[in-house]
Amino acid sequence: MSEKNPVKKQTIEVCLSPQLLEHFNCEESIVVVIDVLRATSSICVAFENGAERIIPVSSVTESMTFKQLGFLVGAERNGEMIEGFDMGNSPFSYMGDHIMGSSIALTTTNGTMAINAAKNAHRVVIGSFLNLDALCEWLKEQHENIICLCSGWRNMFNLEDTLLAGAVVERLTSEFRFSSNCDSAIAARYLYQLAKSDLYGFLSNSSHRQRLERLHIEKEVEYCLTPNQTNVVPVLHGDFIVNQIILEESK
Ligand code: 3SL
Repeated sequence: MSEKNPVKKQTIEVCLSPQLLEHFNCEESIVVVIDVLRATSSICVAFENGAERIIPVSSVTESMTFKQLGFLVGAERNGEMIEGFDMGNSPFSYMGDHIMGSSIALTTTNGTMAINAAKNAHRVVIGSFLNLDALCEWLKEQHENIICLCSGWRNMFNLEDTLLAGAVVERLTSEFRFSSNCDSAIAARYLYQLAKSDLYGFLSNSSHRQRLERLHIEKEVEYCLTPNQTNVVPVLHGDFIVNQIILEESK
């Protein structure tokens, strides 16, 4: 490294709620949208199973209009699938032959809202524990500042999204060129360090795990907390989320 051409340090910050996003410089950053339980986990699973593109939409009514266009339609409210839709928000419902080559319209309570809230960012990428290593490797190659956006629950802080943000911060700040002086990034990293040996146990009292308890989907929650089940890196390209690897190949 010479003084004339210093290696550019990239920053990594954590936004703990979509409501706080306006205070961050999204236009010049990559925003990693995180909704561990369960929207961004399901999106990763859909691409792992061959989905071609996913459009995140805000309302149930809008999502249904895509059915006539030949899309599979997914909708979740209060954790449950809505009648008439092909899928809800279970990652397991995005596994299987029906997903291969599909276009999907998806609306969820917080995750798809957060994706749409980040639309003005320089780039938007989808993060989950399921694609953690692939996501971090891709982020390292981009040479851009990074904001991890936690979808939270109805604009409130939540633990599971913060833990994944902490995992990303831990991986990237261990690299010389990433720095962080953002308190929420420091807090997320500390929380992740406390939790990482037993994410499922750590989250046992968390609000969303309790919210999901009545659905008896413990296996699904455990799966969403399992790192590195896929190498997909879903990115927003125009209105659609596509798999970055396929996008690169088509260039
Ligand atoms: O809020 C969301 O986007 C969902 O992931 C919530 S749920 O896990 O499907 O209840």
